[in-house]
This record gives sequence, C-alpha cells and structure tokens, in this order.
Amino acid sequence: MSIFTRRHADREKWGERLPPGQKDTGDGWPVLHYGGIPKVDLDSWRFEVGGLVEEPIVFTWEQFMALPQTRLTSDIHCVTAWSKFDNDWEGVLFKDVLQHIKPKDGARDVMVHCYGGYTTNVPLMDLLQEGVIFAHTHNGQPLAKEHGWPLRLVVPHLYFWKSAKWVRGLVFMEQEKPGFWEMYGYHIRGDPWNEERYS
Ligand SMILES: Nc1nc2c(c(=O)[nH]1)N[C@H]1C(S)=C(S)[C@@H](COP(=O)(O)O)O[C@H]1N2
Ligand SMILES: [Mo]
Repeated sequence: MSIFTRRHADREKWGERLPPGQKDTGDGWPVLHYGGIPKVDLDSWRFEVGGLVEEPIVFTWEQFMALPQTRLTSDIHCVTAWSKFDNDWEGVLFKDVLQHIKPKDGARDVMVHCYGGYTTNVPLMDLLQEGVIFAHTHNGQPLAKEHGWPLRLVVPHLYFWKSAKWVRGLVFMEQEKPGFWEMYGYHIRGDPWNEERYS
C-alpha cells in the first residue's frame, strides 16, 4: 500500500481522532529517546515538586502510589508522524497530584524533569486538561524500561515528546521556558491538531 492509500485508510478508520499528517502505527510501539535508559530503583526514586509553589514537596514511590489511582484510555501522537490509538494507562492524574501542591499566583508553565536529564515544558493550562496522567502501567503491564519505567507523564492532547519518560519531578515557572527538544527547534506547545511540530 502506498503511503497515500494508507493515510486514506487511517483517515477512514479514525476520523477526527487522527491529526493531520499522522499515520496509525498499529500494534507496534516505537521507542524514541535521547541518550541511554537511566538506571532507576524504587527505593531511591523520588518525585520532587518545586519552583513557584507555596511549599516544595517530595514523594517516595510508596507515597506516590498511595495517591488515587486512575485508569483511562488515550491516543499517542508522535511528531515523527506515527499515532498509536487506544492506549490503556493506569497511574495518578495530574489533578490528583495537584491536590498536594499550591502553585503560587503567576505560575503558568511547568518544567518536567526526568532521570537522565531530559526536560520538557508544559503550560499549566495543558496539565490541567482531562486525561493528563503519571502512568506506571500500559495495557495492563508495568511500563517497560524503554517506555519510561517506573513512571512517565502522558499528555494525550500534545505531541508525545511532552510525555516525559522516567519522570522525577516538576518545577513550576512564571513563564514558558523551552525544555530539551523545545530548545532544539520543536514547537514550544506542540498541539498535533494544529500541526505545531517545529518552530
Ligand atoms: N525522559 C525522556 N522522555 C522522553 C524522551 C526522552 O528522550 N527522554 N523522548 C520523548 C519523545 S521525543 C517521544 S516521541 C516519546 C517516545 O516515547 P516512547 O519511547 O515510549 O514511544 O518520549 C518522549 N519522552
Ligand atoms: Mo518524539
């Protein structure tokens, strides 16, 4: 099948759920990251929140897992043009983490930090959207190491580079500041339906 026929078939199948210029990757799940897979162990794992918040907070793995657990389904849209539909995620919603955080007035953007050094910025407004989850389980299985074990962020309405793997914390900020790929020319926000791929 040519790429054009395939795009057409994907459009027929997924309709509006397929953003422009994307194609369905089917059952496969490409692995994409910069650098190696960081070594993480659950005993020393921490999730730290700081920056423009009333009080910085640190969660151990146990404390994080004691937060309300949610299961939901969402689609992945990678800027390299593959989409993966109907992913079943389990984890802690951003809004349930936010119950323990008081952002200061004027906090508008968040830098997401990862083990291994990767960063990506996400507007607070986007983190507050429905379906934003810190996931530890995908389709019923613990996340594979290469997909972000033990915990990754999933922001389903933005390109997948915003869905940080091996997440270790958040820094609330007054204004938007580019993370890793955003510094190398990826779009500062990354809405797939507006094709905000590169800036
Ligand atoms: N920590 C970390 N998270 C990351 C990346 C990375 O390099 N490091 N790459 C991003 C990019 S560009 C993509 S497309 C997705 C890929 O996730 P996957 O390997 O689970 O498909 O992870 C995102 N999260
Ligand atoms: Mo990506």
